[in-house]
Amino acid sequence: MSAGIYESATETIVTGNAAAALEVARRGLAEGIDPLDLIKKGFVPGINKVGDLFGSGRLFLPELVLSAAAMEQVTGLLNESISSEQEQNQGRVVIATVEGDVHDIGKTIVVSLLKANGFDVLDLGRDVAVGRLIEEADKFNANIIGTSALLTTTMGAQKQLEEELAKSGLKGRFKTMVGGAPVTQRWATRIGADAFAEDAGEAVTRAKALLDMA
Ligand code: B12
Repeated sequence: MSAGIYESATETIVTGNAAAALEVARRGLAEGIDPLDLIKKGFVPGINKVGDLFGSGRLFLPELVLSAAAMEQVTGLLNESISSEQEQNQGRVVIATVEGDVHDIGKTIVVSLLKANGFDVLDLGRDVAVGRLIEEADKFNANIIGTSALLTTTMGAQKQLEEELAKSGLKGRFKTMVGGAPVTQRWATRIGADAFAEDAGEAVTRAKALLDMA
């Protein structure tokens, strides 16, 4: 039963059919499937497939936009259903997609999961400059600054954040966590970020570990 629903979910994203995607999501929730499983096993494989097809020139921007819109709607719906079972006050996280980058589907999933695990999260959205990120982290009294970058051309902003923090003497005050499809542990180590996570689940584990270290 569930295997079929995951395949249907993947298919709705590949075909860019938002109405069908929402219907599959609602059906999954009604069947009692964990919303995060629906995202991870059903919808994310769909958007990844779209990315591969786009990358190899077998699908074009108008279709990518439709698939992304379907993905945004469905993750919006499912994110609301991710229940928070943990006690609150795990720590404070400011998060954003870096300047020049509008990819925010993955970042938004990370936000939902952090919130569901008791973190107090300030989500600044997408296309956010490093200066603003630091300013807001200061005001929010954040423990962690998280950045998402989906383009090889915008990953540099994560390095710029480390440099700005070091320059202003704030490196010790905030822990930094980086993510996004092209980002790797190797990149995180190279730029001096405190943590990297491959996906939203790992982001929660890493954030908790960072706070234990603090
Ligand atoms: C959807 C999408 C879009 C949508 C974005 C909509 C939105 N609201 O996000 C739209 C259509 C707008 C778009 C536009 C563009 N895109 Co685009 N897009 C994608 C696509 C298909 C999927 C991205 C996605 O949502 N993945 C699903 C989520 C769940 O995964 P994720 O983002 O990796 O997030 C997970 C982890 O990385 C991690 N994570 C994410 N953030 C963070 C943050 C922290 C702190 C942590 C710890 C973890 C973490 O956890 C998440 C959840 O598990 C990718 C292909 C791909 N495979 O990545 C291309 C892709 C990223 N896009 C690409 C390109 C080229 C573009 C455009 C330049 C196209 C164009 N010609 O205009 C523009 C750029 C616009 C801009 N300035 O940003 C290229 C990038 C190539 C490169 N080397 O840089 C890709 C790789 C496609 C390809 N194969 O060529 N895109």
